[in-house]
Amino acid sequence: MSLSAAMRRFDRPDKANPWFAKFKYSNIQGLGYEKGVVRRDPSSIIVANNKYYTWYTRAKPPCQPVGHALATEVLPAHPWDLADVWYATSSDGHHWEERGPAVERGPAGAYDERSVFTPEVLAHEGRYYLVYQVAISPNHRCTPESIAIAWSDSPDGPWTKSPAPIVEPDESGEVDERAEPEQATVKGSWDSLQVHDPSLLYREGGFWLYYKGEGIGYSHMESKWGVATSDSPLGPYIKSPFNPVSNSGHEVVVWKYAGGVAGLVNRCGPEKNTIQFAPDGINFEIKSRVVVPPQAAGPLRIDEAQNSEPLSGFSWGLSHVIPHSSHLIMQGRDPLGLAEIEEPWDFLIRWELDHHRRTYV
Ligand code: AAL
Repeated sequence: MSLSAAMRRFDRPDKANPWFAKFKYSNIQGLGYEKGVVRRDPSSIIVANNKYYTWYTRAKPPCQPVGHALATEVLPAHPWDLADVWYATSSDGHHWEERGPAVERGPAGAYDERSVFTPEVLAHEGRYYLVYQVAISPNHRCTPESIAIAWSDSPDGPWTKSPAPIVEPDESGEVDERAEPEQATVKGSWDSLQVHDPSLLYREGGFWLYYKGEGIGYSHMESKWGVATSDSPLGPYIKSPFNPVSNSGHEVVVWKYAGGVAGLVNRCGPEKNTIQFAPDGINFEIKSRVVVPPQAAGPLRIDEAQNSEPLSGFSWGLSHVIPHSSHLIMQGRDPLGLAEIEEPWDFLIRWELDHHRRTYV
């Protein structure tokens, strides 16, 4: 029988790969498109007080972002500049009530004076931990960015901030802060420019902080993931000698499965749009390739005991839409076609696994 190589690969007995995912998207109420307000990078969703909770980046700038060259103390360089971490609750995952700020920018001179953004949450032994990005002023393209943590005994706060960042960029490399990362005078390591997108898991009796790194001397969007571990949620965190643990990926999306760590590797690099698994949390292998995955997905966190299937810990959640493509705006639609938009303000939507279409490898 004549079969091309492509069809030989396709016609496999294990077509029902349990790691394969397709996604459906829907609008949500309360955190959807709103002219003049940025909402993006939602955390995982946790259940507390019989409600769903999520945290996210929120900004309400006086105008659209103006870029690094024109940014000032009040004009944002980009949508996540001059932002704070807010939170919202919901009883059904579709209708959300915005509850106000959880962690706000610090005073001038503080390590988080310029922006606090891109949060993740971990509930552990009755305490709540938010990990998030922090930025200082002025916001140039190559100003370092770090990761900080805040904790509370209630998901409604008040939150206590760490006295200093808990993960910082590697000290290697040299670049003018106003230059592009590729214009390095000395190339640094993969996470020497900025550390982003923290996601905190508790496993094997310790705290595993996954994060995204960008390096001095690397191209724009050449991001990879690393992990830093600690015996205590507040640190000190030690970066793994195996870093980077991915060769691709943008926003970090990880969940626990079968004693290991699974992740959605998204947007950047040769392995973008794959779901990967590391039995030891370090050595990730591709388990499936996915199409149109959620951007900056925050999945519902469930008890580890319920994570019986590879994607049980990645079944639904929130993600963001970045409607900055001008031809889409001229059509008055966001890229997924969900919302009527007039100007490109980032907003949150709901995603869920489309169980009827999970047949391909
Ligand atoms: C996001 C994340 C981080 C980046 C920016 C805001 O999607 O990767 O948070 O810094 O973009």
